[in-house]
Amino acid sequence: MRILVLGGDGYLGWPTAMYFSSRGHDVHAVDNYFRRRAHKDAGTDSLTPIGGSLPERAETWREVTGYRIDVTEGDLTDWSVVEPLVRDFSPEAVIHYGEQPSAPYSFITREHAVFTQYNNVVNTLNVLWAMRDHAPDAHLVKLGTMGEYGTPNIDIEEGYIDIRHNGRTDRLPFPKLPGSFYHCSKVHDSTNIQLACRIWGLRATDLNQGVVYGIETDETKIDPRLATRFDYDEVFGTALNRFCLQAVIGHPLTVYGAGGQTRGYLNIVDTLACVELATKNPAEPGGMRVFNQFTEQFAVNELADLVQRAGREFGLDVRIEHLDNPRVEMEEHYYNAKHTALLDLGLQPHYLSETLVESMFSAIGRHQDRVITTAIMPKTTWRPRERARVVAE
Ligand code: NAD
Ligand code: USQ
Repeated sequence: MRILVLGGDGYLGWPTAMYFSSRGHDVHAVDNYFRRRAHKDAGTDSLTPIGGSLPERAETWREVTGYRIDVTEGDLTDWSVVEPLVRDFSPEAVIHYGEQPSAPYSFITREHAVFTQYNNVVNTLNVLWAMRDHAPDAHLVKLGTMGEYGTPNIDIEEGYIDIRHNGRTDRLPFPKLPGSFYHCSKVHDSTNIQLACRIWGLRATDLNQGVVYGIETDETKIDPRLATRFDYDEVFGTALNRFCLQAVIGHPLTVYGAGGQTRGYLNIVDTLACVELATKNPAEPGGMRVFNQFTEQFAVNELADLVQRAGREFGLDVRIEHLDNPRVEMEEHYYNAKHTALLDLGLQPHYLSETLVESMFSAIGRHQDRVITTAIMPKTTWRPRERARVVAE
């Protein structure tokens, strides 16, 4: 298939580009290096060294494996980038990761909130209009997030809910309660994709993904220059990745608040498998399909305990610290989200275990000398009465 990977320089996008390329697909990756610039501006960096620019990474991939990944360095908010790309490449599938992905980033200042929503919503609108005009049969596989639903006190369905109201029934999008301006941008995207499918007959799958963890995939392991980025800072690092790194360097695990916050999680290798399953089994035209893309749910405390136990096996003395929660979120709540659609398509999950955490410790340990310890403690807060940046210690 001809597959466009938008955000192809990112944590998930680069491994996805290699994954599809190694399976014989014609892959074209697009990125504007927003993520790299955001780290440079903040004085943070990926734990794993990144093997050059996107064209250089693609060249290494060709040299090592013989497979090709074509590349565009360009901004998806720019129509003069998106239109010729979709017109000339004529994709059969568009895998869209190309957004600002951090909830804390969207709370740093007003400008960061505005950037997040402008960047994410405009990128997706441009893709939808380009597909309408130049690739109406292509399948959009869009990375959304479980955080669009928030943490309602009822079971979360996969995208839609059957509602009976005043004697009438309908099947409607599941109610959304996003917890950050970033998560709101994903809700706005879902609304726009839904509309485009309905009125133009496009086909799309919205993958409401949980929090991803992991540092390696089969393809990144081929050569150190093919590594994907791995972040542990307070803005872009995600819970389990941060905890594993903290354990390795002897930093107390940073549990925010009571630690009862429960989310869906999945291994990075399962992200690739899910995206492949969605791509190989395209949605029908005219309606947006929604899959909840995670394999297990955990409370933050459960993750911290697991990392502590794995640390003991590995010879690490892991301490857990409960910090004042910099976010405004429920710390004890009901959570039960359906996630059967991808399993029904054949997903074989890689579940989290102490052994898996220990393998993350080993991979992290290889780059331990690169850790910027000042990037770990939370500084960005959701709370209005404090200043936008507070120093936690
Ligand atoms: P990432 O930041 O590593 O990847 C996104 C890539 O998109 C970056 O390389 C960035 O430079 C690029 N990008 C952003 N704006 C762009 C623009 N205007 N033009 C061109 N490129 C642009 O993030 P990630 O962790 O790989 O996440 C990928 C996608 O998956 C995001 O949409 C994110 O919201 C979603 N997601 C991620 C997770 C997770 O835990 N990592 C979980 C759920 C959903
Ligand atoms: N948390 C801690 N300590 C930390 C970091 C996080 O207790 O050091 C807590 C947070 O308060 C939150 C939970 O862990 O309750 C998850 O936080 P996170 O930073 O791992 O994930 P989140 O902000 O939700 O965002 C990440 C990705 C985002 C994706 C989302 C999926 O950055 O792109 O959309 O996971 S989901 O959570 O399902 O919305």
